[in-house]
Amino acid sequence: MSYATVDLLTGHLEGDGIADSSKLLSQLANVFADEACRAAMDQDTIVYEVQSQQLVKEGEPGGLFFGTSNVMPGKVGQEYFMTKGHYHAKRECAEYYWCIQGKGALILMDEAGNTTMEPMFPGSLHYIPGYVAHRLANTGDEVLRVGACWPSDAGHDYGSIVETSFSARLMDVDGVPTLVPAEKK
Ligand code: M6P
Ligand code: ZN
Repeated sequence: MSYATVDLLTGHLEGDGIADSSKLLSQLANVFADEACRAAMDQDTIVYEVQSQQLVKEGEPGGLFFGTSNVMPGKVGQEYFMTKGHYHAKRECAEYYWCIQGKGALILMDEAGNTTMEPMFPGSLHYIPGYVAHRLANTGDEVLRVGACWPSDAGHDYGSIVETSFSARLMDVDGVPTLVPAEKK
């Protein structure tokens, strides 16, 4: 038996098997369109934090992982703070995201390179099918808190995103979150 709690208002996890990590601006080189702007900002700025409960080994088939991502409000130039984003290493694996608090967007890209977004608001539920890359962006001025549940053997493929990037980026265009075609890498 394991014992853990999830705070229903914030998604904060506490108890057995919980791992915490955070991503600082210093760890997100070349993730945002305006790399010079990112490099000029305070490198210790937290862009997002991830908590997850992993009770089986990563890669073990049949299990589930449960997590909460907190994406901070902020922008690099006109681009909203966001997660690195990934495909699953085991491409067919799906995932659920749900928004707990804040305002943002789930950015999705299929393998043909079509990027779309789904607005996120408290209570919005998002099924991410297999073969679809996914990333979170915070378009509000408070923390965006998002729950997640994914198979323990899904894994993360960041390399394919680094190589090709998402085909569109979520930018603040006159105050409106807008998907803007990305410059080809
Ligand atoms: C969610 C899940 C995790 C993921 C995290 C951060 O909690 O999808 O698997 O690691 O978001 O996203 P990324 O790995 O793209 O930085
Ligand atoms: Zn995932």
